[in-house]
Amino acid sequence: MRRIVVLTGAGISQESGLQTFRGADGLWNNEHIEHICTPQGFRRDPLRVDRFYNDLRARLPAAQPNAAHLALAAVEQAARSGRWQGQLTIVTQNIDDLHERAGSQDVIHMHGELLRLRCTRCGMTPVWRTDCYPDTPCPACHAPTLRPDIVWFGEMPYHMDIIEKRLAECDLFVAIGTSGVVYPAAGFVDSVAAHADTMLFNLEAPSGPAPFDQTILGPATHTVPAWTRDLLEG
Ligand code: BV8
Repeated sequence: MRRIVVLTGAGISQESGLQTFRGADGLWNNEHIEHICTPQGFRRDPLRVDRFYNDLRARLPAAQPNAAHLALAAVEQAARSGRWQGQLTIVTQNIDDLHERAGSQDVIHMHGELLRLRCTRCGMTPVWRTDCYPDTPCPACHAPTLRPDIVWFGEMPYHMDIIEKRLAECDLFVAIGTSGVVYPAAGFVDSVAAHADTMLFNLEAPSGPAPFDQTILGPATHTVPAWTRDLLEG
């Protein structure tokens, strides 16, 4: 029984029209990370941060899952139907819902989700598809204490217990479309190297010595479907 963990980053959604963080038109080229993607930045200027994520949320419906998302979903579907003996878990750093819209169910959002908010007073995490502002009342406790349900720098990533369990059990670790600069995700490959094969799918070769057994270069919509076809054909 194959046990595969796939870590995805912004690069898998790039061909769906969603910006990456650090590429040529990266999101962080226009905004300062520390003003947007930190709890301090949110405390300092919640309206600026709400507007940043309102803009991303408004763009999401126009983005469609691409061939890479669909290829990963097809592997999980083959496992569910018994056509393939294995388990494929997606651990995504992405906050978009393209894996789910492609049909993947075993998806762990370690950095949260754009389509959810979190009430810092009562803890409710409502699904949210429109704009949110500092005075938007929580649907449960009615206090104006909602924030994006997103993990910012310095905050604990979500679901680390199940992620660490899946990493410990896997025989193959695949990273797709991530620059490997943000921890703890960037450290996953080292934590599995002793017991699993590792593959990196990216547009460009990593700058430093990549700790992956294999590096497959090219756009994810080409390289990932080619890999999953081989995987399912056994
Ligand atoms: C943590 C939010 C403790 C959602 C993000 C000081 C204080 C506190 C912490 C730290 C500190 N110093 C360092 C740290 C740790 C810190 C960190 O790693 N900092 C870095 C900058 C050094 N990490 C944290 O703070 C994390 N929390 O450490 O808590 C802890 C630790 C362990 C266990 C428990 C607790 C929290 C990090 C989460 C931050 N939130 N985003 C949002 O706004 O989206 S980070 C953001 O960048 C994304 O979420 C993503 O995770 C991350 C990396 O981005 P990528 O997805 O890799 O995208 P990027 O643009 O960088 O790269 C795209 C890649 O795709 C490129 O390689 C490109 O070539 C490729 N590509 C492009 N197109 C294609 C393609 N590939 C294939 N096909 C294509 N078509």
